[in-house]
Amino acid sequence: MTDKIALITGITGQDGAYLAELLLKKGYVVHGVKRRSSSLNTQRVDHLYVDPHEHATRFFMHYGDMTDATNLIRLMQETQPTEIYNLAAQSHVQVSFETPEYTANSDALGTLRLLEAIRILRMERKVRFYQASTSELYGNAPAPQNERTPFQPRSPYAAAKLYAYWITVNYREAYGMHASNGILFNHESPIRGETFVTRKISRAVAAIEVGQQETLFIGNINARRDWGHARDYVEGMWTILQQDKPDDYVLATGETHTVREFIERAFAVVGRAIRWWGEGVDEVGFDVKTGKELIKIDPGYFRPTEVDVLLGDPSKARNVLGWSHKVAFGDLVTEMVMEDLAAARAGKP
Ligand code: NDP
Ligand code: GDR
Repeated sequence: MTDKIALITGITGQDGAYLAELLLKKGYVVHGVKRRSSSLNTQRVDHLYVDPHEHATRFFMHYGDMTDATNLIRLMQETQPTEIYNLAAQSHVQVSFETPEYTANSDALGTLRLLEAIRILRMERKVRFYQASTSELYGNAPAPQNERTPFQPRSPYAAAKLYAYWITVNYREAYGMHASNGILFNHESPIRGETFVTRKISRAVAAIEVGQQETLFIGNINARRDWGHARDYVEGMWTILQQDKPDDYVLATGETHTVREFIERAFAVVGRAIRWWGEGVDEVGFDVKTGKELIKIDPGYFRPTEVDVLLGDPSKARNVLGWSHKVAFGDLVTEMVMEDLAAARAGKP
């Protein structure tokens, strides 16, 4: 039996699924925390599941919630992890404006609950802790952003994650825990949540292509993001926890692109050229060949406060961890569109 035991919160999310796959390949026993839901929510990890009655399995899922401290303490006691990856969060920036208190509870206090569980169980010296911190912490701080850039959170989500970032640093300093922050810039994939902008675009392109949808309604197309592939980033998370010393690292590609550019690239994958016409909320994107208006602005998707430009400087990760992204922006867009197109053609919703 391996002595590497990982506990992953947020196992059912995009990163949880990629990380679980990676750690299982590396021989870990993986315990994931999933939430009770009225409908199935384990699609991203179902392929990893092995019936414990039939085979020797190294993958286990447990019900839990970041808002339930006693549950987290019990899970930690039962699973005795050597590494904890805290990926669970209400992770949607726009939704955090609608549910600020819940976002603070799960994202900020949830992190505190996990760290306290470690202390209560006297596991400070036995376990390594990874906190899923985010480029949203930078808000509109001047680009490029690195580990020394001061944080300026611009949403309830970012403010909650700011608390989580600092409480992780504090527990490292106060109790000598091996606790690290990965400050990850946006990372996407074919299993990205459907309401994040990249996946919304790739799905819309596929649906328009097969005639299931006419228009993509979108918010701020001028926002810039540093987009990488989730598979590369979970490798970075693991590498951070393999270091002798805990520390905080930016993981990013070092390139930034607008939402507008993502849309153009995504339509180009299916052979459609997009041109833009008009201004502000009246701007539309149309198909050069057919003249059809395919993209329209819906101000309902604008945020009360926006983060305009994210561009990470991953020098520290490159120099100390030997980490750098592998999947280029264009390949990421192509992979996402092609997978959604295959699903749309197969009649999958
Ligand atoms: P997802 O939204 O895909 O996944 C979030 C996960 O957290 C899901 O498994 C979700 O469960 C779970 N979750 C949400 N609330 C709770 C709760 N109260 N208790 C227990 N579990 C909960 O996010 P990603 O995989 O994209 O991101 C992983 C982490 O990294 C998040 O913390 C996110 O904020 C952070 N991050 C993400 C970046 C990105 O670009 N993807 C960049 C930087 C940071 P369910 O499936 O039931 O909803
Ligand atoms: P973000 O990702 O807020 O960066 O947070 P998202 O894809 O939601 O937005 C990126 C940018 O696109 C603009 N945008 C739209 N966004 C959405 N969701 N839907 C739209 O229709 C739309 N139109 C334009 C947004 O305004 C924004 O500027 C993600 C999450 O994964 C966080 O959990 C993580 O911390 C950060 O990335 C890094």
